[in-house]
Amino acid sequence: AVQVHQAVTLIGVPTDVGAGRLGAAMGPDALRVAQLGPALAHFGVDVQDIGNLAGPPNPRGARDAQGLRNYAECQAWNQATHDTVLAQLQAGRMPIMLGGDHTLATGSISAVARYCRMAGKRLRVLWLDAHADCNLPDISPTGNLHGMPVASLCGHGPAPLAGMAGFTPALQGPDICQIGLRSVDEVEKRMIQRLGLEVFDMRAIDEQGMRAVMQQALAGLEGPEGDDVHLHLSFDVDFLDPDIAPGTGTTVRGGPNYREAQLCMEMIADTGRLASLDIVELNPALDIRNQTAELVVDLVESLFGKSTLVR
Ligand code: EXY
Ligand code: MN
Ligand code: MN
Ligand code: MN
Repeated sequence: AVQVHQAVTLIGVPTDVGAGRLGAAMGPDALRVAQLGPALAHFGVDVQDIGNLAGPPNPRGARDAQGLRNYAECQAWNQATHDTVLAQLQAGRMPIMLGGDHTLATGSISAVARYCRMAGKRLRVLWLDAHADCNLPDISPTGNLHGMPVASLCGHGPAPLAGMAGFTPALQGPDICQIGLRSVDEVEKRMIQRLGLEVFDMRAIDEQGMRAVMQQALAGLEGPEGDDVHLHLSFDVDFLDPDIAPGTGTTVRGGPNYREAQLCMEMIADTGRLASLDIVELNPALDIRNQTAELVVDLVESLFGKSTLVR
């Protein structure tokens, strides 16, 4: 069933304006140093790296009246991301975001939602993360926008972000499946219910195993019934256990280990439906000899079928 996009565009989004600490802005170059592009080209993929998007620097602002930090800057980065992702999808290429903090997913997934509506496709979003990222400006403990993109995509929070797809909401809760959660704020738990997100937290992975969790998360994607599905993966590096992935700003112990993460990626590859990807929250300033970037490249290779023996 493996057939992945043969044309991929790497889009650097060097921003940390949505995060609480500096450093994720160096993520795109760490992924280039770890040879992400050549690794994919090795599988016969046509890889084009269009370099980094431009955007405002990090003013390291305090919370504003609506409770947000660096809101104008987040908005600018998201608009640039949205516009570039839409153009790449329309050109028939698979966009891969080299983040950058997770705020950028509002821009990328808004563009994917807009494209899917035009192309008559059904959008399914897999959100690999230790966090639920569905805070609202007034309930967020920090005001950091990287803790809010799921809420924006589901139509909550500042209108320019919530409406970036050209319609609001860009996504319905059940279109999103979150995997790996283990640090969810109390108010976010209510948001998960309210939005109707599908969630497999670490306890689900402990109890059922990664295989059973991914079978449920990917149900309906394989075979003819999945033909019209566009699968978007939003991969927050803090999904991974900090023992193997220290290079990220908001580590939480108890995440998937190396083999569990590989199985997750391999099962996504098997569907053949992956059509866009965010790699976010990689922070080289916190990493050890670029090992987290190298691990991410290894996992993305599996997303493109590295481990598949029979094709
Ligand atoms: N829930 C916390 C907040 O909203 O500030 C922490 C969010 C961390 C978000 C990281 C990127 O996934
Ligand atoms: Mn996240
Ligand atoms: Mn996270
Ligand atoms: Mn490798």
